[in-house]
Amino acid sequence: MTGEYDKPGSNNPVRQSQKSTSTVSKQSDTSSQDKSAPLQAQCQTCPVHNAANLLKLGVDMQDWDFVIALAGNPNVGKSTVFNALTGLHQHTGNWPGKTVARAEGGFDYNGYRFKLVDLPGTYSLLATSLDEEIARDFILFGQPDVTIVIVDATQMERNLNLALQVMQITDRVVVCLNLMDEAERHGLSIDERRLARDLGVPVVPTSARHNKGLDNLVQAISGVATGETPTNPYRIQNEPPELKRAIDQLVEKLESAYPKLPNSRWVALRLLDGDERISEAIYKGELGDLTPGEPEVVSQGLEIELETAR
Ligand SMILES: Nc1nc2c(ncn2[C@@H]2O[C@H](COP(=O)(O)OP(=O)(O)O)[C@@H](O)[C@H]2O)c(=O)[nH]1
Ligand SMILES: [Mg+2]
Repeated sequence: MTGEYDKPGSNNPVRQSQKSTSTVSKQSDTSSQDKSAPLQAQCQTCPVHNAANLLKLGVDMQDWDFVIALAGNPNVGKSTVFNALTGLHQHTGNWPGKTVARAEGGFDYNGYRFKLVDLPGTYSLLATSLDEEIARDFILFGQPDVTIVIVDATQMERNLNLALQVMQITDRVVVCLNLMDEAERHGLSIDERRLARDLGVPVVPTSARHNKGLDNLVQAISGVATGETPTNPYRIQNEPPELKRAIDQLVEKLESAYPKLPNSRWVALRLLDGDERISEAIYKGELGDLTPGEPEVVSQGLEIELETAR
């Protein structure tokens, strides 16, 4: 390992957040318009302005400056991180129309209010299960301001698969290398700075069970959410020319039918890969639910494009 992953004697972020709550509530005492105006001007490009999509996915956007998604394989410490960051500010329920459990909570940091959404534990975003579908839809259509991918530091190879998939969908990623104490116990050493450079997103080592590294994590989340920390996620670019041509054709179709579709390139790739749920969503007009378009027209056009592209 290249360094200590927590500053000695540093405050636990939960305490930091509780301390700053009073500052934030003072601001909101003035008026909700006064509070939101400077923020809107400040981050015009923040995906939080996709509030309509978030509302459709069941996330109440009232009083939050940034929405943070928490993704990761099962058993990597997601709930532990979630509980440490949100403290007592959390509630649980179900995803709209589905029985999969959902937990949401909040914390304050540097005068901003962050809403944390715990996604179901998944190994991939290829949507072969309901859990994966929920996680994928939230990251793709909800467009959270930051997606934290929690990675088990003792199982990097398997866990980084999900991180790479999330980075295909969104630029705004923070990788949390959790279970660092276990990695150390196994004699594993991880060069997190090099990993961050290679991935193009912040990488924060933590040991959530022992409350270590969480203040660095909150700092990284805040940096990516506000845009102070630019990211440049690693993406595989070695597409053969025929595939590139097929993707370009599909992207054009998708974008003309669903002008607001986020990351149409990723959707096109999934279609070419034969992702039945994505095709079904297009044919049924479910993508249009979140991004208004004309489903019948696009599905006819895409059927022809897909036939010729394959
Ligand atoms: N040793 C160690 N255990 C951890 C750490 N973070 C979480 N755990 C433990 O790992 C188990 C799974 O954690 P949980 O938060 O439920 O994982 P989730 O399935 O991703 O939500 C629990 O027993 C936690 O106490 C850590 O940093 N170090
Ligand atoms: Mg959990």
